[in-house]
Amino acid sequence: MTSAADYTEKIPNNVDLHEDRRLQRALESWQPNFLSWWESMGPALPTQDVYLRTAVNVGREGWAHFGHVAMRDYRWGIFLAERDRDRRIAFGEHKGEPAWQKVPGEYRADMQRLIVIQGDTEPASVEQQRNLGATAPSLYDLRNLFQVNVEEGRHLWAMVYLLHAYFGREGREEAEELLHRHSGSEDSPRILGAFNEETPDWLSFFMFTYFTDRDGKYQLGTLKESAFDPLSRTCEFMLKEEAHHMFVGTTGIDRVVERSVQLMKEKDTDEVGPHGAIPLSVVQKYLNFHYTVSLDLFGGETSTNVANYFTAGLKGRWSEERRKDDHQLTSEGIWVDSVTDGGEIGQSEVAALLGLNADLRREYISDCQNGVNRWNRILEEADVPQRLKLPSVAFNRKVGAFSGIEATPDGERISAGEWQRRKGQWLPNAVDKTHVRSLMQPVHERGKIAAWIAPPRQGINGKPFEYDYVHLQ
Ligand code: BYC
Repeated sequence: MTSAADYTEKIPNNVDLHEDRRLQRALESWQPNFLSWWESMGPALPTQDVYLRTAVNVGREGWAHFGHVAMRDYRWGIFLAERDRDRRIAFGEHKGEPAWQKVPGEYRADMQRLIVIQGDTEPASVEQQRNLGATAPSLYDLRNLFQVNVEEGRHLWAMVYLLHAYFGREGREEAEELLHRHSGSEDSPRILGAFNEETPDWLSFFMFTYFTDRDGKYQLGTLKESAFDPLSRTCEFMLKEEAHHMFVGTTGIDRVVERSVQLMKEKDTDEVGPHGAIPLSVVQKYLNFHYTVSLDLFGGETSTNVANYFTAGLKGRWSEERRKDDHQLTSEGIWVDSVTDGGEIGQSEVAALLGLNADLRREYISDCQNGVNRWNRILEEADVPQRLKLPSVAFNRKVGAFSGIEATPDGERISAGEWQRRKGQWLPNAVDKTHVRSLMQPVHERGKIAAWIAPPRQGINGKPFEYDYVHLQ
């Protein structure tokens, strides 16, 4: 297998698509449907061209090409990381056996389901971000938004390739459905909760790319361990692209915080709203919301689904091969967050296999904490006393052990009535949202930036901030 993409084909790929005419034809007939979905549900702002990165090779060096392209002509391709012919399954009951090049019949339904759930999130996020271009704070940010969008589109291609290549007619039908469900739709919503929420402003976008894309990183990390080798190789390459999406979130929030503290000092007040910035208290509320809906994406703290996926070899753990245990977990236990028998927010011990969603979520939470520490360093260096904080895992949950109770961000259990009275103190309320939206005035002029956010420290691919990243129509 070569690792360079063949760009002479209608669908660029490094999977020798031309050798399988049936598959090639099936994907080529899905392609116009994808493009019409992109036209109607993708970025709404009309552009001539955008300075985008396009994946061209899966090797370590020089995997991407940068250049101005019309977004409709973006070359969405199919790329799998290089195959390791000796790869063996690292966990579960098939541990030590050669990785699968096809899905064994008994696991087909579960494997397909996981791929569909993963695939569903990709176009969902593009739909959620559809209108953000109209209010971009700078051309640099606009370009980053579009970069994220086209790559989520490519990740959809990645999952659709697997569905077409390995799951027959059912797979092809599921691939069609991925274009028919829509974020927030009453009749056919996206599968997971967070992907039906709105991303109506840029603070939400940065929080989404920080917290929700990071769930993507961890879920892809577990699918990269899969015994199903084509899925593993697909996810390995997707993770490479994912890093930039999280960079957009991390540095986006850096820049919001930076600008707010700058004005707090200049105007000697915490109330920077009237001065055209976002108060830290509002940043905290947005953080509370996006973090908790992202926690919901990990499923329940105890789950027989995940135990079955692991035992079968479909979905591993984060850094599976670096873990020092038997990789089968049949006789181990794990502590997971729970509501205790006394009704308190606490922990209880369950069989390790049942607690694997909680295990992954733990890795995710400690990664999220890194961002909070980073933003708090900005606050510390500016000599302001406020600090940002991750709320309790029991706060604002719709999935899992805490979905039936209410709790404060500090993890104190409260009644439903008190929650109704106080939730506006902790989650963005109508006033906060209106204020944030009022700041979202587009700055589409080269080298300029909106007043609510600091400029980035550097541009993209060695270009300056002032570069003409996007040509509007
Ligand atoms: N919303 O056994 P449980 C990304 C369902 S993000 C609605 O506890 P399980 C990206 C669940 O399906 C990463 N329903 O859950 C980011 C189950 O239904 P059934 C996406 C939910 O199965 C940004 C029932 O509740 N990838 O890539 O252990 C931009 C009981 O659940 C939710 C994946 O998620 C929810 N939040 O774990 C772009 C990986 N949570 O069986 C892209 C693939 C649970 O009763 N998916 N349910 O009908 C999975 O690994 C698992 O399906 C989940 C759930 C982790 C999602």
